[in-house]
Amino acid sequence: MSTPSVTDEVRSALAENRPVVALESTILSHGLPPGRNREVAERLEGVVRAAGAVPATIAVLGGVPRVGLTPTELDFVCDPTNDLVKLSRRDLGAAYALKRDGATTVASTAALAHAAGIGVFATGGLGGVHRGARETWDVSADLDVLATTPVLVVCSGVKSILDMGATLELLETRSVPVVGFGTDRFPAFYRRESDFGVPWRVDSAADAAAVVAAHRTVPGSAGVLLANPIPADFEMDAELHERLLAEGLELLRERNVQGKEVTPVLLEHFHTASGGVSLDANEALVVSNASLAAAVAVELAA
Ligand code: PSU
Ligand code: MN
Repeated sequence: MSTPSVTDEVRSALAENRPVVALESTILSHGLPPGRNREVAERLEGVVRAAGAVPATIAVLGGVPRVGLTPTELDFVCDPTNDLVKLSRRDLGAAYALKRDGATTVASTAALAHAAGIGVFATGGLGGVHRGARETWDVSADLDVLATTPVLVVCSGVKSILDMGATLELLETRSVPVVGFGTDRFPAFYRRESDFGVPWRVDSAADAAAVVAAHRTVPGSAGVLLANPIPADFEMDAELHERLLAEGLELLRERNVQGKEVTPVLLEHFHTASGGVSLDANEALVVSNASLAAAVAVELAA
């Protein structure tokens, strides 16, 4: 039960050392609205294929961890009436035992990807240290999994709703290299740059792959974060972004939102209050990350 069930396509790609890119399902079920999520799922798999790699979207269906989903299974994951549970790594055992349907976060997707033999994974934004974590202790398990799982995660930094400085400090403590793709600044999801720098920069997929390959030879090494800024045409206006962020944080306080609901509630607020601007941004960045992840996977397999 703990060995993921891998589709034939993904299994033969891995057996032949062809490039494979893992994709998460929480962004579909909990991060994007119905309808739009299915279109994004399709585009993500499409750009991975166009770059010469095989996509492997990961979820738990009927209690079975699945690596690679059919179009019908993607329909299922994207349909809100199926009420998928948001599964972090700690939730996987319970979901297997109780035969639940669930979507995997960065933490659980990375863990399952690694178990299946996949080393490259694309997402939108990594979870991290939340603002006010000193009181709430809300620190995403994504950080812990990156610190212990040898997977490359390609993302657009972390959402501005998080405490970016604390997140970067924790990644340093846990020896996770943060590599900017074509940038010296850590990207802030909807914005191309934050106030924080990155320790390393690469300007090509080949260099990114070389860093990952070399990092894997370092004793005790695990995950790598490749931080890819949102495409410039889709970057959110700074003032709009500030306003949505302030409103979103206020909403969380008012409704006393906690735990795993925090990220979905904030994303939902951004999507409705921006009239879709944040949705276009979210789609553009995750598609760009999938495409970059595929390019790096191709280099790593070469
Ligand atoms: N970034 C997005 N959309 C998302 C998420 C991140 O753009 O839906 C999800 C990812 O699955 C990530 C999770 O792993 O949110 C983090 O949740 P938490 O903060 O509860 O650990
Ligand atoms: Mn959390």
